[in-house]
Amino acid sequence: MVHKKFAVKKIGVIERYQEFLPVTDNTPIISLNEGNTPLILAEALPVYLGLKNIKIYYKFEGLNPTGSFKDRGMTMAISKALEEKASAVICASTGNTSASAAAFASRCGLRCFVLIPEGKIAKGKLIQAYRYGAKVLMIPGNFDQALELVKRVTQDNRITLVNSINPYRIEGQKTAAFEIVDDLGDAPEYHAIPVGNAGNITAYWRGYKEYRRAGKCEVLPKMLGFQAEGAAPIVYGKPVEKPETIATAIRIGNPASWKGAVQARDESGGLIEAVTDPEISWAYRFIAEREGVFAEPASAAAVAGMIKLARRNYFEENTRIVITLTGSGLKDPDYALSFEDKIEAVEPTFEAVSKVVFASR
Ligand code: AN7
Repeated sequence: MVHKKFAVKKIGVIERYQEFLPVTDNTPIISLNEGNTPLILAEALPVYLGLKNIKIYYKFEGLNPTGSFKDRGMTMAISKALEEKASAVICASTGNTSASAAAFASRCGLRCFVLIPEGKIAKGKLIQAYRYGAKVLMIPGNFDQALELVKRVTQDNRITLVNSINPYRIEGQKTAAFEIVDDLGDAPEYHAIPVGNAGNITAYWRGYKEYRRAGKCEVLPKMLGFQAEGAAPIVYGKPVEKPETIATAIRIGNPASWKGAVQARDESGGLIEAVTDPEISWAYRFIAEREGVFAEPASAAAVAGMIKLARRNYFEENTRIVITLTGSGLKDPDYALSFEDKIEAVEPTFEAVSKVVFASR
């Protein structure tokens, strides 16, 4: 008999949701046990907003192996690249895609190249790509330019593009919607999510629809996408030449999955709106300081958007809202430390420490 202690089941999203994914017995599964992230009930937010009969949940994707939702798509993209005998993979990235690609490529010995916008990538993400052993190429330009470049490089088929234009990425990412339904027993009435390159909103909507077709849920949520005001091409209906926002993950002016996002919005009866950097910043602090959930600024865009809608009484009573928190707060230490309050230098004496502690108890 196998001792219980050796029977720990390690299972990632491909094994868990194989029947919904384009894999065969010949697909080598490259996994880091991604997925299975917690759905955390919001406590402070509904109280703050005065919402009584509405439950809000955070789908905390920051707890994936590389700290973002990208791992769900990357396990698929890298597994398929290996199956199709690619010699290397490449991506453009605002940071999280590069971290995830580098990790999964390292796990199976594939070479990995990443193109990132110089100076506009959060430090934690840069460190990850570098430490997982990818070749990091910094360009003096933005994500959109980097994406154009990698698209051209991969026209020569020897190198596989692992941005979300790669259809396997979206396939893997839809598993987050499956998990939410499996946890809640049905889909929520509303799903709020940040939108950058628009792959994730596309993936969730596909996931919910496929799960309903399979008889796993009855409800289909209204998809509520949020872009940063300085990088909101879908909201304005045209590409943004020079996108700017503190939420560098979604600093994207011409999203690859634009059509998928619009389809998700329109088919679901949802919306895609913009939130300002101050709104993002406020929500970022609120969930960390009041809920104990530390997500990166781009993730907070979805919280900011949800708050904005709640203030205009958008949500119906007796419903559930899921907010995807796409990445960990630890990804962006510079932004996290850019608020000076609450950090105070004190003398290393009992008097100095107790003065502060007792004064602000
Ligand atoms: C934390 O890593 O585009 O709308 O190159 O890292 O599916 O693009 C990251 C995007 C939201 C937006 N939250 O998702 C990249 C990249 C976080 C992100 C998004 C990203 P999409």
